Amino acid sequence: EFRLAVVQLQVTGVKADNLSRARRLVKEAAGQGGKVVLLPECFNSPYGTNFFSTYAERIPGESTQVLSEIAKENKVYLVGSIPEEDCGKLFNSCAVFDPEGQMLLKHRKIHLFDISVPGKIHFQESEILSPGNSLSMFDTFCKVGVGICYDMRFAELAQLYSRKCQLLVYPGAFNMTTGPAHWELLQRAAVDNQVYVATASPARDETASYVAWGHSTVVNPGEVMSKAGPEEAVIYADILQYLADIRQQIPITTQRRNDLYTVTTVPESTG
Ligand SMILES: *[C@@H]1O[C@H](CO)[C@@H](O)[C@H](O)[C@H]1NC(C)=O
Ligand SMILES: CC(=O)N[C@H]1CO[C@H](CO)[C@@H](O)[C@@H]1O
Repeated sequence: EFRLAVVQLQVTGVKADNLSRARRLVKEAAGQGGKVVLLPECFNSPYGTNFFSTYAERIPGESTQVLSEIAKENKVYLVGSIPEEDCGKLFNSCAVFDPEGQMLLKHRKIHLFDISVPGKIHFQESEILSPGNSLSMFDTFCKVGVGICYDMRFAELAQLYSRKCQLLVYPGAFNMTTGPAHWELLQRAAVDNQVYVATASPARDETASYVAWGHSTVVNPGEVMSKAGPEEAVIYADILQYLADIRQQIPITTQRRNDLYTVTTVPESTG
């Protein structure tokens, strides 16, 4: 059992401000016993295709260097997502650091958020971003699968992760329509995979061009353990104890009919 903390940061347009806020709140989270700490999607940048090229950085770069320091100072595993620039291409990427400040992995958002609803919203990440092409897992107190925002809507990804992982984390920023409609529901679908799920949203900023729903959440397979409101906050959940029980009592992991259906990676491998 270990304590997970989610920092629902108020993201602003001032990058240095964001970094120092992140530092303060991760310290607070660690002070409350957090061992794995999540920051929101694009924690160092306003969310929007028109911002990504301005705020994008290399990894390692300024922001991930700060993440590395924060992880080390507080002896936590730290998950932080930023717009990334690499060889002229941009990605929506999430880096994970261990308590020594070493980067364990970099997950690039696999499913880009491309939607166009006439008269309502036009948001095409693929106009600016390139997609990642691999799954990403790391070991801490348990095995953790990483996705970013829209990745959460693809059940196959969660199914693949849940074969190896006990916890799935998704930095994400749903909007004011999809937030109330699907944000919690998608996480509670974790009951299908018998995993814990944690999401980290930016705090809501009504003046932003993209207004995030907030409500960062941690669920176990069945219920919400902890949930933020719209404003800046740190939430906590003690996890793992429940999972072994659930997997034993409802043994769907061993009762799948792999002779009738199966979900696999193409090619069959995981990063
Ligand atoms: C949020 O995004 C959905 C599509 O994912 C869109 O239908 C809806 O209009 C958007 N809502 C707002 C408030 O922008
Ligand atoms: C440590 C750091 O970078 N602090 C800066 C945070 O942002 C404000 C402006 O929003 C600067 O004045 C601080 O120097």
